[in-house]
Amino acid sequence: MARENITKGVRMGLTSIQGLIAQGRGEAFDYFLGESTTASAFEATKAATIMLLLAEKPVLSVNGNVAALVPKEMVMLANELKAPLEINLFHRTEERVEKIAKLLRSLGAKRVLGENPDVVLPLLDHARAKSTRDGIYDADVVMIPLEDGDRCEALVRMGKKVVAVDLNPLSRTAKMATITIVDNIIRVVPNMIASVREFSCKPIEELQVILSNYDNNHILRQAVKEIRANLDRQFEEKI
Ligand code: PTJ
Repeated sequence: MARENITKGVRMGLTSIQGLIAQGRGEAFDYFLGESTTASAFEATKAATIMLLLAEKPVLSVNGNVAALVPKEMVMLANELKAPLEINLFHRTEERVEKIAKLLRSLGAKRVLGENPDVVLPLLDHARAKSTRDGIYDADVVMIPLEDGDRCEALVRMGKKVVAVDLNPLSRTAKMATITIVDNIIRVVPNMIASVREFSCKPIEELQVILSNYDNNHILRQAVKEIRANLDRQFEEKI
């Protein structure tokens, strides 16, 4: 279904051609992971949700793959967090930005940014740096699903806390982010929506403790171990 949604996204002009390659890469890692949410990914998802809940100015970034795979769920998550969605494309065309904005609004998004960028992120070439004040540029916490390493690095160097969703635990984005969720975006967003509902009524001090005990390096190591264990298990099952 995910593959169908991505190809449909390309045909509708939401997703870039390069998005198909990213999908293929993601699928390969998802097979290695066992196509399910691992314990470490679940822990990272909970910490990321808490970080977004405690943020002053959280923003959720949407690209062409995210728009094809989980548009409705991203709108729900943004509405639950009372955070804006910002369309932030690597292979930017104004036509694609417009189509994604229209889709998100048709699904009930309250605030969609990215159509009128008014500032550029430092350390990136101009087309890829386009951003919005009061959006990603001013955010303290940014969620960047399926992001390229340079842009993740630029956000971290600006002092932002970055939540990445990337099935490759060894990508530059995965290593640079503050919290990395090594899981498929199609499982992550529903898990985050459930976590928002679980955590939004808990005392702030309790949430702060969970967050201060979180260690992203440990989580990435766990993700690699989980992949290795899954591959070993599958090999043994075959024999
Ligand atoms: O719409 P645009 O122009 O912004 O372009 C978006 C893509 C994704 C094409 C662009 O950002 C890109 O080329 O990204 P990369 O460098 O291919 O990185 C994408 C990362 O996301 C890779 O490490 C993939 O393994 C991972 N990935 C792919 N599909 C999924 C995924 N991670 C989580 N869930 C997925 N479904």
